[in-house]
Amino acid sequence: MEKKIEELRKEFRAEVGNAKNFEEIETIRIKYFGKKGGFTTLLREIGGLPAEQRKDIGKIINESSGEATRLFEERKKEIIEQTEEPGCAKDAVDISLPGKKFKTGRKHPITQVMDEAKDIFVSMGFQVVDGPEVETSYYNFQALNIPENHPARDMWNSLYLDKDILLRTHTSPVQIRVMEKRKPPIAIIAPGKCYRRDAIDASHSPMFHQIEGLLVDKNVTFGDLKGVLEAFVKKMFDKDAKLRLRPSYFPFTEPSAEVDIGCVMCEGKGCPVCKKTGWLEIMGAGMVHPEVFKHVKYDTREYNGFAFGMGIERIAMLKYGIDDIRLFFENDMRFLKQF
Ligand code: FA5
Repeated sequence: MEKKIEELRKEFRAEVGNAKNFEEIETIRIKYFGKKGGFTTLLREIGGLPAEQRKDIGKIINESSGEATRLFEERKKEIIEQTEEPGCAKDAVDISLPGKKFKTGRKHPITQVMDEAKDIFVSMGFQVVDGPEVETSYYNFQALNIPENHPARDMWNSLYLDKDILLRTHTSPVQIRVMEKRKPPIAIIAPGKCYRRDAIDASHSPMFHQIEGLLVDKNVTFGDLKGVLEAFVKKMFDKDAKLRLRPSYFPFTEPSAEVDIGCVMCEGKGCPVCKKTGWLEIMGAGMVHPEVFKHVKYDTREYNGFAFGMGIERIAMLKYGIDDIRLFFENDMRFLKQF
């Protein structure tokens, strides 16, 4: 009996070591561990052994069978690993594991307000246009009725790149570029960055964003301008938002106005943000000056229009109750994550 066990053991070891694929390992399983397999039969025979042999022979059979099972499993695992394709069982995704939470990006609050403002004007029929940030002094000043050496140039602390080339101080030059190319009626908005040599404080930044608006048609009135701005402010803030137009001066509009909205920080009571006035200036506006139309060869007897230029940072500050413009540019994630 012991000899028979030893022969089976040897035969098994040789065969299992040579198995190269699933088919061969399966043949071995059936041959040795199947219903009529070598080790299965031996184990079954333990019960029929004479009582005095059962203990010792039984132990040898159990050990041989246990060893054979272990060698069989090891070889099977090796064959699986050799034949496995990447992405299959070994690298498979455990779908029962909780998923990783992805950090989603979001738009900068200024971009969000910019997008919202654009949507409001587009819904009123304005078309969005673009213009260069590096401008010639002709478009930034002369064509807007601000001749060279005119004191009004002091209103815009400009950053010059060359004698006649500067970073645009406002989005108003886009008005000229559009009117040069098109005939009325025109209703456009021009969003974008502006640059000024302004001292940095809670409400001033050397780079900021404006949205320019221009509407040219027949019989346009100051009432139309006020109506458009009121509709904008009520949609951007809420229907009870207060709007105030103060007489002002811009060389390219006549009459001109500075547009304020009631300070949402202190609800008009007066605070450091509104410099205790209860109002915050958000834009300049007015009826397009006839001199501007002359530069683009529009017939002023037939056409007139209005224009406005609003500061997006100021609008975002009012909308979200932010009391310092610098927060928009510091890229502090604790601040940006709130929007
Ligand atoms: C202008 O820039 C005119 N081009 C606006 C205009 C357009 C008037 C068309 C009439 C017709 P002003 O310099 O006031 O105007 O600037 C307009 C707005 O830009 C201001 O109300 C303010 O909201 C914003 N702004 C101006 N300077 C800064 C700055 N340094 N930082 C942040 N916002 C600013």
